[in-house]
Amino acid sequence: MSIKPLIILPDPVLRQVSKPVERVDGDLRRLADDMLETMYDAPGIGLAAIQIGEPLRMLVIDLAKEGETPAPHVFINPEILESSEQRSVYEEGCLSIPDYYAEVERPASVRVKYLDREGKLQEAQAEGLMATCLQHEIDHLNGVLFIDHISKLKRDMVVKKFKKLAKDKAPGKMVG
Ligand code: GNR
Ligand code: NI
Repeated sequence: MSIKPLIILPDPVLRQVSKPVERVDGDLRRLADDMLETMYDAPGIGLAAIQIGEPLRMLVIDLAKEGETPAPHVFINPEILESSEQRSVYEEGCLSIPDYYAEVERPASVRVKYLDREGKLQEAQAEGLMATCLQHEIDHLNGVLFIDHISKLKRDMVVKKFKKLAKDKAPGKMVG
């Protein structure tokens, strides 16, 4: 297993639409393990494959708190079958947009189908933080970020800040 570097805003890789997984095999399970290790190291509660540069429709989630028994979940080719009319608001963050948080309103519960890490078709009903996290991760599979759900004014400010950070970090920009 290994910890992979995270792709950070404004890298255009984050805007790619990820491709369905065709085969759940050893290589894919290794990718899932790398994603979990990278997520735990960050630390975060979810990670989509594209955040480590793999444009595949796979995500991992673990909502267990520090000190609790880890509860890793792997979702392959997830699809939302049904979203509740009821909405809920959570303060979201994203490992690809470090240290920025904003409230996002989403359906409070979702029904999803997906393949598990054995390649078996599963269906699940999620609510609370799990529902929010699943929607945040499935957005990543479609090149969508949580800042796409906030006001344009706030989004433009965040993107501008991260563009500047990327520029300041770029090689050959050390003078000044
Ligand atoms: O670690 C994360 N926390 C979080 C909090 C509220 C809603 C969504 C998330 S997901 C995020 C990790 C991440 O960027 N996943 O793509
Ligand atoms: Ni994210």
